[in-house]
This record gives sequence, C-alpha cells and structure tokens, in this order.
Amino acid sequence: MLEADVLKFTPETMTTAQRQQFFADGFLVLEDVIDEDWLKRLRTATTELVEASREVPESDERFVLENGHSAATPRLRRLTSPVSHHPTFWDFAASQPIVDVAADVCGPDVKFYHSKLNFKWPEGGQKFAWHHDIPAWPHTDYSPVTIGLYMEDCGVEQGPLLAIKGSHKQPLHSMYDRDGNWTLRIPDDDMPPDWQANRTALTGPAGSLVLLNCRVIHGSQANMSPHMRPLLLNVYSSADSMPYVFNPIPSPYDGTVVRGKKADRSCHDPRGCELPPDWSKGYVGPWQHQSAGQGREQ
Ligand SMILES: O=C(O)CCC(=O)C(=O)O
Repeated sequence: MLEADVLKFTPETMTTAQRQQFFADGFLVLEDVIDEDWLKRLRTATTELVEASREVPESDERFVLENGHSAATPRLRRLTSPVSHHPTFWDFAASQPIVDVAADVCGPDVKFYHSKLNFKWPEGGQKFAWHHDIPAWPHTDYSPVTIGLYMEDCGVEQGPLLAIKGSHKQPLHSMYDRDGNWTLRIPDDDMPPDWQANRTALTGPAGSLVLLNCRVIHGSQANMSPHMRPLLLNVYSSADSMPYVFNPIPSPYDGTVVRGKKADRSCHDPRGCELPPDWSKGYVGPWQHQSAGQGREQ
C-alpha cells in the first residue's frame, strides 16, 4: 500500500503526530510498548537458544557467530529466523501489540516477511555499516517496515541503531561496489550531503519498538560497553506488497497475514529497485559482504 493510502486510515496505536514523524524521518522509536511479560518470555527463549549455540563450532543456518565464540563463552552476532527456532518468537511476531503498530504504517492488512535477532555482545559486538534494507529483499512497493524490539535497555554506548533522517525520500544507493560485488554498505564518501547532521541514534529502554522504513539509510557502531544489546527485528509489509526475489531468511511463516485480510491485487510503486544476488543459492548474512573494505565507513 502506498503512503497516501495508508494515511487515509486513522492510526490506532500511535498518535497522528508519531505517524507523521515516521513518514517524514523514515524511523520512529516508541517507548513502553512491549510489557515485562513479553520481555521475560522472549529473554527465556533467547537464553535457551544461546545455550544451544555452545555446541556450534562455526556459523550455520541458525547462528552467525561473533569472533571469540566458544562452548565456554558463547558470542553471537545473529540468531537467523528466530520464528523458525522457538515458538515464543512467532507468538510475539503475530501478537497484537506489534502487528497493530505495523498496521499504523502499512495499512490495516499486514503480512509477515522474516525475522532476525541481532546481538551485540558486550565489549566488541560488531558494527553494522550504513545501508538500505530494501535492495536485499525488494517488494513491489516500499511499505515494508522493520520493527525492532530492544529486549534490554539500549543506550548510545551499546551500539544502538543509527539512522539518517529523511534518507528514505532520496534515491537508493547501490549496494554493490564498483567491481560489482554485493557489499550492502554505503561508504562515507558516498553518503548524502548533511548526513552527519541528520544522523540519529535510536536508543530506548527495554520494551521500546524501533520502526525503520525499508529505504532509510541505517547502521550501528560496535558495542564497547559492558552491556549486551539484543535487538529482535521483525519485518512486515502491507498485504498487497509482493516480494519478487527469493527471501534471504525464509521461514514457514513467510507471507502469513498477521492482521486483516489477504490481498486480491498487488500494489506497485513506480520507483524500481536494484536486484540482489540470487539468495536461493545461499545467504550468509550481511557481515561477510560488508567486511570487504571495512574501516572506511562510519
Ligand atoms: O543490528 C544492528 O545494529 C543493525 C541491523 C540492521 O541494520 C539490519 O539487520 O539490517
């Protein structure tokens, strides 16, 4: 659904001003949306999976391991597709608080796309280079929204999400380098004018939701603090927004309508989108691609 059509519906969870801010800036932090019961359930599920990662010596389809991971001291960058690995993550992704928030920016009919749980382990959790999300998983419109949940308090020193205000309204940068390699990163030299003035740290207490428009430039710095930064990311779209490449993080829930009804027509935005590599041949996660030339950006 296009923004102009979404705006015909009255928001139910956020205020009109908050929704306007999301569409103007390309991101929004909503504090105190997810209650302590949900946080406890999600933390318990996370602990179970971190325990399971002790058995895993190298990154695989489930875990992207951080440098220094071992059975004695697990360190993860990502749990890929948490909804595929513990029922609590799907219960949460399909639950009312979060799908109603998605509806305020996607329209009343909302579809689930995929999920990931990005960690930043204390003292060294890796940075994430500047990028747009949508070229990795293009859809027929730009309604897809990533809704992140800070499962613990996240301050500036913990590597919170950073986003460039208004960058979703500008043309998309290529996510390939000059040699045609997929890098999913925008070097500092190629960032839009005034990007430093528009750089915003999206911090918040545990239970905050962070909404990211699929075009907005975002990234994050390393976590050099003594505190963990677990960030659960679920991606939704309007029900009539159709992905047209292989989902890099497929799950049995891909395409499930989590609110409202299934679409009977697709919605198309006239602005096209760069195509990613063919993920049906494998997807290793973003860090491996971004690491080429690391140190120039941010
Ligand atoms: O985990 C982070 O800090 C950044 C995540 C992100 O930008 C992404 O998964 O696209």
